[in-house]
Amino acid sequence: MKFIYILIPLVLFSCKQYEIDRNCFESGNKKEPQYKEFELDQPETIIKSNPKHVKFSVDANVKSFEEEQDEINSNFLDEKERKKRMDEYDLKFSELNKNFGGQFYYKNIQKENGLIYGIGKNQFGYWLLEIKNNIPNAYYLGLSKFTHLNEKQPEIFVSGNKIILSGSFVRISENWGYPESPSKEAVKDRLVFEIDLKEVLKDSDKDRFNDLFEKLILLNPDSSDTDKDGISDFTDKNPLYKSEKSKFSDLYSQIVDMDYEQFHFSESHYFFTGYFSDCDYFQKMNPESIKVLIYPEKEQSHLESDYRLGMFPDYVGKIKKTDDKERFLINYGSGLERGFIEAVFKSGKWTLKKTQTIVI
Ligand SMILES: [Ca+2]
Ligand SMILES: [Ca+2]
Ligand SMILES: [Ca+2]
Repeated sequence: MKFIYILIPLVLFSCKQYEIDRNCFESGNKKEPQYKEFELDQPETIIKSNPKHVKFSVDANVKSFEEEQDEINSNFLDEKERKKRMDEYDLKFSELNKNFGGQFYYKNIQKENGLIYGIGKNQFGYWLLEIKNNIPNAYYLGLSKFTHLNEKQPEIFVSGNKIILSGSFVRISENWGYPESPSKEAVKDRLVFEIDLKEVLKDSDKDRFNDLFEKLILLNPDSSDTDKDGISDFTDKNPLYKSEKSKFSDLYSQIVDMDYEQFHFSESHYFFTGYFSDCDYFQKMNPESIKVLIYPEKEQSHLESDYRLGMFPDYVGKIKKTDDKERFLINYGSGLERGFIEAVFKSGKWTLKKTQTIVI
């Protein structure tokens, strides 16, 4: 009995703390964000980070990274030529476009006996696309982040149990400065990549995200429902954390929806926006308009290079209290702008107003 008496105040105290703070409110001693010096990735690191299921060899017939860039830059396209190229692209990739929409930039397509393969690119890198019995599936190729694939690829790139693609190893060059998009340079050129198809197709938990993708975004490749909320990893809007309905989780959901509701991303399975946050309300948000990946702040160093490449375009800060009990301020940053959001809670509803303070 005595034991319980001791426990009760402890539990009450910790619950109360949890309800009030949950790591979500700004305190006086604000941590300044840490900016790390830019470090050039070294060739040994780059070669070493090439995964085991990808073999590479040099082939003199493959275009170098610089040759390809020169070609892209030298092609001045007037309005008419640009339109012609876009029409060609739409026609060539019409089946992929119909099935995957604008979720990928398409590089190549291969059709045989009713089976369609494609190579697509998105914020995470390169994917093998497949339309089989009218069902579209995308498989993350798991290439290292230093891999660049050339515009022109072999006509037949899926053959037997291999995927054959060509390109280079590249790195972000030193003369890159934010907010420009990263400029890149080749570290190893004229490469043919031979990728193990079986490894790419592997989906251990059968939830339609392949193992390579789940490992990248830290989902559980052996469970079709990582956060155990009853919604499969593939369709869950917030697959890393079980959502909850609460005043401040709703606030964060609404902030995210405000940015994305105009884009109709809700049916996009392979597109996410990512955040780093230790705030419990933030982690448990339940947005409608887009899928979110939320990582604890300590993951930032692990995912940092992807962060640099735009995997995590948005920042939403902690909640700042004001003299008015139901009025709060939240800093935000996205793309080229920064500012704060004024959030007022009235009759069970949030009203948000965004104020831009800095435009880069
Ligand atoms: Ca899976
Ligand atoms: Ca899973
Ligand atoms: Ca889930």
